[in-house]
Amino acid sequence: MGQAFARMKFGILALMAAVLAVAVPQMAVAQEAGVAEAAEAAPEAVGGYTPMAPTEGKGMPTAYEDDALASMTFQDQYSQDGQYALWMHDWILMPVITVMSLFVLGLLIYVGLRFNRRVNPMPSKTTHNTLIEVVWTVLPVIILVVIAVPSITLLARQYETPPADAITIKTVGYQWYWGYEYPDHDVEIISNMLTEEEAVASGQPFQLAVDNRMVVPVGVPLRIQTTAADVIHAFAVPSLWFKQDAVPGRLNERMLVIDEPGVYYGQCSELCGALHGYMPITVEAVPMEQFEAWVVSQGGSLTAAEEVVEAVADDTSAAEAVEEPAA
Ligand SMILES: [Cu+2]
Repeated sequence: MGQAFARMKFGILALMAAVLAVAVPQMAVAQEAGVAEAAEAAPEAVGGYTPMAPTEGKGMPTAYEDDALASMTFQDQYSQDGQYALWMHDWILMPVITVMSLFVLGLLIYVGLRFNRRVNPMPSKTTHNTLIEVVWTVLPVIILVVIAVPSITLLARQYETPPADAITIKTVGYQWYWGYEYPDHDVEIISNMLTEEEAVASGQPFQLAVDNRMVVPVGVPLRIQTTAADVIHAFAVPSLWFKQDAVPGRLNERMLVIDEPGVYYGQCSELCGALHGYMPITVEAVPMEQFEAWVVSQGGSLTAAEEVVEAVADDTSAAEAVEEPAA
């Protein structure tokens, strides 16, 4: 009895460990970040652009004390890919994990109680059961297919190439801050974390708020490119379902379309040195007119991209003109 019982206990412990292994990383992701309610001091306005005040609970983590459940799961999603991924997590993965864990736990308990040496002194000599073997082969296959279809769909969606007229933003990771370059608009900004006093004064969460935000237009395709100047960083904004490594000497690219205006916070997500935890990301999605006002306030140009296209076109036609007489 002793050994069988010990094995059963071990099995139950292993199962509990597996359940915890699923839950704990999620808790770690949701960090504490209460928004200071104190000051409503709006960040400074420049030109026609006024920085947007963040909405509490939107685009930022929830503190455990405020909402225990929300603090343990994903943030609400503000991109189509994010909503799809969240749906898959909530309605495919979590149910499968829960049912499977409970089922296996139930089996373990049943076997431990029903087939221990005391209750079942004469063990059966059965070695095969075709029906059970077919079921425990086919059922996992079906479960895997149910997971694989939305999983591969999500993967493919995340690889979708941005259209030619997408707005390009190149995010560059530095030790330890972010740089945002807008080649279509001749804008380049450097973004550093606000101190605790500055963050509280502007009504933003400390360690997520920055001095210069990455301002982008809402509802249009953005071509987000990531690279780094020194070591590997990662550009990640959980509420936009966006995470992409920023690797020195490489240019990674992914499309992002933000569904609604808002302030979305993120962090560097690749251990990059001593101040890795102090290079947050603030993405501010605004309507196109406000984005253009911001570009102007940064000394950028609304026609920079067209000028480049024209210059290239001029070059090409000039080259053709030179070639033609020769032909
Ligand atoms: Cu970093």
